[in-house]
Amino acid sequence: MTVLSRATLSTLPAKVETPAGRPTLSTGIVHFGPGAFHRAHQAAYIDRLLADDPRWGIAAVSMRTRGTIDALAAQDGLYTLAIRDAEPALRVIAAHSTFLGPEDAAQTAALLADPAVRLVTSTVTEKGYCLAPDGTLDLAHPDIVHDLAGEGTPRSVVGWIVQGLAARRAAGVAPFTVMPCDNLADNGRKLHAALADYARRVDAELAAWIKAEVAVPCTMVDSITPASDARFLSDLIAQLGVEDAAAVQREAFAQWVVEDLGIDFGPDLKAAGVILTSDVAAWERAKLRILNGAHSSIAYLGLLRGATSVAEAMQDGALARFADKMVRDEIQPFVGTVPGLDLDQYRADVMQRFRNPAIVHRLEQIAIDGSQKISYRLGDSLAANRAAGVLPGHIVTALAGWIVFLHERARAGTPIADPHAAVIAQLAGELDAPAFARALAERDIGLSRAMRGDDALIAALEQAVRDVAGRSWEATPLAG
Ligand code: CS2
Repeated sequence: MTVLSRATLSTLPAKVETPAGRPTLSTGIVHFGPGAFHRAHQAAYIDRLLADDPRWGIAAVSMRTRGTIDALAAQDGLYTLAIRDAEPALRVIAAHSTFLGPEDAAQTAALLADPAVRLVTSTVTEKGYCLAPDGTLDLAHPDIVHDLAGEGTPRSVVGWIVQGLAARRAAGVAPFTVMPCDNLADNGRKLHAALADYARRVDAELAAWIKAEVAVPCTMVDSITPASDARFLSDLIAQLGVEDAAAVQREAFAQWVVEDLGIDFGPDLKAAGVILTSDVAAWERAKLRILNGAHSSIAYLGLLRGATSVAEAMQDGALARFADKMVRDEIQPFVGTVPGLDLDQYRADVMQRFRNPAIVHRLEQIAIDGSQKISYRLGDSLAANRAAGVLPGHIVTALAGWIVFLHERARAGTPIADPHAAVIAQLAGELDAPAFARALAERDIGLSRAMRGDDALIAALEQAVRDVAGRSWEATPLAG
């Protein structure tokens, strides 16, 4: 079968938007983690700029595996973005200039030192930043320990970025801007502190320079992007007439909000459709707590109630009402105002997006890495409720969903995709579900240690865990 490439672009059906005739790109952005989300989101934004300004081609750096890099390189960097929504669309993206895998460390290092590179972005998932539960750099993380030892190629994005910044400083080159694009609250501030903390252990002056001279804006990224499964890729062949191993799918909606630090980012992000604002924290809070909070709740409770995708779970009337009510009554009141955003409308839009029948977003995908997600998505809302003296029954039930999901999986011997999987499996094997919940809180795994002194909350969580484990839905807010 022929594959998508520059040579086969002209064979695509007319309905496919293509980048035919683009000038050759040079590299102005280095991106760590060229997974589906990056290809469907950031690269699609930057792609819009490249027709007029080919300086901002993206070097895709994959730190662990070669699969995506090789697939992209074999297709001259081209891949299809399939918009699966009320108005479907197909567009070929050509935003990448260079493809670097784990063995290409010398080229990655050279690019990071290159003055033409102005922006270093990352989508390495929440756990990829090697942060401890309090949001500071986890110095005991094996990748950080390895990188600080200074032997061989860095394994962490923190190690890579500090190495690149050190090379620029040594050569008298201005630093690049660092832009994390993952779903962490205060992602820029946390990464900036982690970089400085890491650098301090290498060279105190470098750390001071990073603090003073390097810009690390916070960002909010949003677009529902289900993994590219075999079914999607094979269906796409029928539409394109060629094979595309790097294709991605997403909903039509996309948002990328970046903290406006009053600096020149290099590429004209505003022209690419990025929202620049001084109040990115408010956008992040709304998105992480409302969209991602509801997503994770629906994922765990939905799986326990027999659904497999988000759209299917939304057909479960009790669960859909639960999610809507949780957001309206227990999350929105603590989000604060977001300039330019009506939270009721936002909630309604999110629920509508979850119903998108054109997308099969597997609950299993969202259920991955819960220990890294739960605190931003539900824990912060829980803490805000408790500070106001409220015991939020829906949030507590959603947390119980996560706990019971883990407990049942571990006991059934089903592998759990989570960096804490080993300790989760051990605790679940030893403890009943309510005691397992307490043990997670004691170890700061997803649940905050701060819960420990909160007897009313612990009691409510234990009861919710019993109810969910027993599928006594009528005893939970899912009854109504
Ligand atoms: C999802 C997100 O997989 C998950 O955990 O909740 O990836 C979600 O689809 C995106 O944040 C939407 O922007």
